[in-house]
Amino acid sequence: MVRVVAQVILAVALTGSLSLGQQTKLQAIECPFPEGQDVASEAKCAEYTACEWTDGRCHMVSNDVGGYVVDGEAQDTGRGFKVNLKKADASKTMFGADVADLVFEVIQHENYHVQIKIYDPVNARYEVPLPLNLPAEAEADPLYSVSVSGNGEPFHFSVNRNTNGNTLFRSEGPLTFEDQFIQLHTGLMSSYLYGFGENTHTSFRQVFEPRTTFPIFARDQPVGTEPMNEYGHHPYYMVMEDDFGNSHSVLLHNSNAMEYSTFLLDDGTPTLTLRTIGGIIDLHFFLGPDPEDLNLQYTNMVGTPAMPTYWSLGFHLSRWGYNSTDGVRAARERMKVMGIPQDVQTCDIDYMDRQRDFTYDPVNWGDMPDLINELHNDNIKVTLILDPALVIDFDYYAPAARGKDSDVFIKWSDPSFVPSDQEAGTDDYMVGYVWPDTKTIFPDFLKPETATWWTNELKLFHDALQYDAIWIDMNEPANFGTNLDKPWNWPEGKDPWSLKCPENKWDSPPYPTMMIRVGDNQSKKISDHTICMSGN
Ligand SMILES: *[C@@H]1O[C@H](CO)[C@@H](O)[C@H](O)[C@H]1NC(C)=O
Ligand SMILES: CC(=O)N[C@H]1CO[C@H](CO)[C@@H](O)[C@@H]1O
Repeated sequence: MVRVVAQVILAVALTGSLSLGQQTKLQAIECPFPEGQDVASEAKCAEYTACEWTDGRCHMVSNDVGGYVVDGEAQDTGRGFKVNLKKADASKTMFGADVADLVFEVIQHENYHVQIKIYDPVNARYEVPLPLNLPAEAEADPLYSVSVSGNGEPFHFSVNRNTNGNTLFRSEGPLTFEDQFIQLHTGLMSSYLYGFGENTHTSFRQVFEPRTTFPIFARDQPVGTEPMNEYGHHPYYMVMEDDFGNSHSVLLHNSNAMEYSTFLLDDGTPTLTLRTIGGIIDLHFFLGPDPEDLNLQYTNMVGTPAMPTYWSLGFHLSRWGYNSTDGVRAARERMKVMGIPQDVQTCDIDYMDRQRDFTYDPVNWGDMPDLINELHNDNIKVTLILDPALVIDFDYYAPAARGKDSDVFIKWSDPSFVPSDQEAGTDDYMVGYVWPDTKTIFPDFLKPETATWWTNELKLFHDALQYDAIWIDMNEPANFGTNLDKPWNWPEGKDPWSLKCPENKWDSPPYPTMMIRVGDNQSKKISDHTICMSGN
């Protein structure tokens, strides 16, 4: 069996100045400012000891001083190897709280799949609790090899394709690993980079020139024109390596707020920067080699999406504001008169009774069961929209009461965070405001009891209305007016109120990523358009 072995790949000068080539290359490795790059100046650059000003550019200091050094020999783990790293110079930092000692670990899975983790061996940090389908033992004959620099040398690593020597990942410049700022740069085989879903692009292929940076963070952010992240979090990319169709993909398995940058080094190398503000570095590499293979290999690990029903691929009609069952009937009639094909009718949340989930308005939508029968008899499927935030009414609204009994709602991580103006009787639940005219709480879908409660509510609702599908909306989760005076749709005449997040390391991280600078970012906080980070 071919083993992955630690190989010395670089013999760089440990001290002294860099060669001119390395120096100009380094200058492209930008020092990121929390306020954005518009503020770049020599004085601003001097605020960060991990950064250096050269020829009008503020860039990261070189790896031998700013990064980590390999500390000891690599150890075989039976499933790959691991090696200790230590911070080269504790005085070089972006935001402080650098992790002094790290472990770099290579874990072999299928022959096309290798995992690389960089983590703090002493203090456990957050790892995404998503169950992954991984083989019980490493498969023989891996398609990859992983190299890391030798004992005492500045830390670099690379992942290579054994069949042809393609370098799939080659760390560039220093690794930064602080409590709330983690940054890794890699040279890419080509500029044919795709992926990182839910970003605004004019082409599927990513752009390297000019340098482009995108945030990755789930919140209520609709499609825009500037580089921004919409709704979801997909830190997964693919690179087409060469003219022979070889391709690989990489998942950064981390759910903290992130951003990524694509740019060219001064020698023209397409380069990718990955930044995240918590957790660990946990990379999964898939070696394809075809893009189709990558989809199968990746979904074999994370799971496949549910097979969509055939009818869901048909023609849909949806809007906010049908206002009544007759509004839907009229729309359906117009479709028929105009001969426009229709397979699915969607009702947005105006069908609800005061925008409460699992209800329908007894006045304007009182004959909703009849409407659904009529649509079914007309061969039309019915989708209903649900927004998972529930109104706080434990006395007269059974879904919320059952949710409270099952303890399914998101809480403040510490009772001391409960705001003094929070709704009475809400214990330490985090309270916000969305569409209904009263405040809401948010189901915590990471808890198994929430899945049980949610499924039961859907069943009870289906007994009342025979819907064919549910469209789950606003579950980033979305919250209106976080940190502002009041939400945009706050009822007139009520005293202004909004969910206001406490000042602490989670809600005011030193590097909140560029997401606070894109879109309708009014509060300039990481909780903008979503709930507070100080939750549990
Ligand atoms: C629903 O009511 C709103 C506000 O009165 C109106 O603008 C809209 O056209 C109505 N929708 C339909 C389908 O009639
Ligand atoms: C409402 C608001 O402050 N929007 C700003 C968000 O950030 C972008 C980019 O910096 C600005 O152009 C917007 O004005």
